[in-house]
Amino acid sequence: MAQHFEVSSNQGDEAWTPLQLIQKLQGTQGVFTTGGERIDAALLAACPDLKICANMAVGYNNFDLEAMTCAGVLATNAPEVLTETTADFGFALMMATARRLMEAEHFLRAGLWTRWRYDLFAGADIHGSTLGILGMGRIGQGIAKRGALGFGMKVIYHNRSRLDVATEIDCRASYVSKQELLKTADHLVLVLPYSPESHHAIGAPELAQMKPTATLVNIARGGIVDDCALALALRNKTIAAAGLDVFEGEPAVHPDLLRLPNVVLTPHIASATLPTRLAMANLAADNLIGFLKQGKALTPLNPEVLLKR
Ligand code: 8YV
Repeated sequence: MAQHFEVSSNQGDEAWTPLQLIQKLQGTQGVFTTGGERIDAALLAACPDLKICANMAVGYNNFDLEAMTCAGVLATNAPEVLTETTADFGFALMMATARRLMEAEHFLRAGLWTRWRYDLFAGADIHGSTLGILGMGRIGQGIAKRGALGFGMKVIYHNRSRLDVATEIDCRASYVSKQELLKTADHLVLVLPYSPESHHAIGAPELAQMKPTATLVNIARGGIVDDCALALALRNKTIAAAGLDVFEGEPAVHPDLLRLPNVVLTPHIASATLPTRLAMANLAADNLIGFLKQGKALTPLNPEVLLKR
């Protein structure tokens, strides 16, 4: 980007506060965001020169899209390039959680392995079990295919809208109600976008409907799961285990989750492979360069802004 623009960036370990972000964006026409920066009406009013915000993430719940469109500011995200990598990670987290990989590793490193036992870290099977997916977009479909084709899982899903028949056949997935999904899944993976409607989509009432042997995996967004209710459910063995890559209020993590053995915790890294991060960064940069230099963007979220120019 430095070949095209005068660039200033935050390479420090601390994220800028909303006020610092406003100060840094004075006189700036474009911003490359990584997903955590809130772009809302207040920021837009305080940064009148801003023309484009390019998110290096497929999720864009940090954008107030309506306010951006009103202000004539283009929003772009980074879809597609991370689908398979993120689906891989969802599967990895599900397997690590179901097979109690981290508990077992910590036990071994702590020098506690003195004798083999037949039920030592016995977990839940993946192959042949029922995989539930809440949110059946591109990443959900990638996880469904891995489960059905690679591990012989029965795949059920729930989504705002049902997929067309050809896609369901391609994913070997059957549509069920949310209640049926909660009741039936042995492993439930969350891959839905965050919005006010999906806030606490999994809370105490939903956890109570799940099997006591079930695994819950969240690679979507913090806030979709009520982390406090989940910690209680894990402690009470309402469900067996959870794998979490995203948290309410991250990078802070609910202290009760940190103390529990039956939860695998990772720091929002589902799309983190070097080739995929490079592809995401390049897509966000290409959106900025394309728009500010030629008025074109590859992945606009509010294309009406392009038309009005
Ligand atoms: C990003 C993600 O790495 O794309 C998304 O929506 O959650 C991740 O792939 C993350 O948002 C960066 O902050």
